[in-house]
Amino acid sequence: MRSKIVSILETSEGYISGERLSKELGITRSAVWKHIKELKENGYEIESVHGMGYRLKSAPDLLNAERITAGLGVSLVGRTVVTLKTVDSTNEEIKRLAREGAQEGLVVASEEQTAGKGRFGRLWSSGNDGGLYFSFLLKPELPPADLASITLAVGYAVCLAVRECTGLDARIKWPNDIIIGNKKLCGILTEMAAQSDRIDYVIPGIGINVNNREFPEHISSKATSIYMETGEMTDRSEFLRELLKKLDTVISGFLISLSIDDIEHFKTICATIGRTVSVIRSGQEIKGVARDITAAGELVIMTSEGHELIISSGEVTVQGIY
Ligand code: BT5
Repeated sequence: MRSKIVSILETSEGYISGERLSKELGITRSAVWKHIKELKENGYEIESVHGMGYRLKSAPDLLNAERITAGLGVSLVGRTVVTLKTVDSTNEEIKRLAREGAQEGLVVASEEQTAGKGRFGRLWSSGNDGGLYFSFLLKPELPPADLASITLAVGYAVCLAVRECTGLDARIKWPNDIIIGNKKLCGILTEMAAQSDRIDYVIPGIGINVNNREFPEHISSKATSIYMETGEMTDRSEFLRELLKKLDTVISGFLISLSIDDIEHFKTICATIGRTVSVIRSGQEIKGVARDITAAGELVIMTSEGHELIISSGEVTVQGIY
């Protein structure tokens, strides 16, 4: 109800009377007043003038499912969007909803996560700090091996959206980060539940630093945000809308071809190619230069001994980047 009031106020010019709001929403005038009071408590600046009604002066940058989905027109990713104030992890929330039969394409976004996670049990810093944290649900009828490079496709879509929306030179750090310069802007964690021959569900989870002004000390030298790079605040609902459009196009294409449609373009915005990298194989560190990405999304490394090494997943340290 509150988000309906906000969208009426946002689209009205000047004041709108309590009576009109109560008629349009089918609730009493005192219920309208109660909702307005709650909105004010949540950071909305709403002017109320006796005899004239209410006028929205400013809204906090809160994720708003109605604004995100209005006229979105996606075929898969973002068919349903749920926004939360807080959650342990949007990946975990989607898992719970998937077990209850949630439909493919569901997106869950949260203002904060109390147990945001990265890969290999690492933590993802995701307080109520202006970041964008969301996950989506896929249930493709495919064997798990077919989706080996889905994280790359997700990263490609996010990178394209960041580039288009902000003009920043965002690049992909293989396999799951988006960076600006030498700093991390976004991390992706894809989780999957599968039988040997069939996927039950796949959940890509995306954390992007958007309006963050600072970071906890342990990551402050290696993390950046769109705000820190541009000096401008981003409307996160609007930004998520653009991200979902891009994800819908790229992921729908990926699920048909099982590869990134435009791998040549992918390579041009991949920061890893051409850099000195090191990987751990059977407990041993191997150094080399990242040369290429295969059609299947694997990283091709020329080792210092002159061997070609093909890596499909895991930890790759890129010299010069955190
Ligand atoms: C990742 O892991 O980069 C995947 C992060 C995925 C987060 C999203 S948020 C929505 C969804 N719900 C979840 O619970 N997770 C997903 P990894 O490659 O393991 O990187 C983790 C490392 O990045 C940490 O050990 C820190 O060094 C660093 N880090 C943590 N928080 C960060 C932040 N906000 N910005 C930049 N770096 C961060």
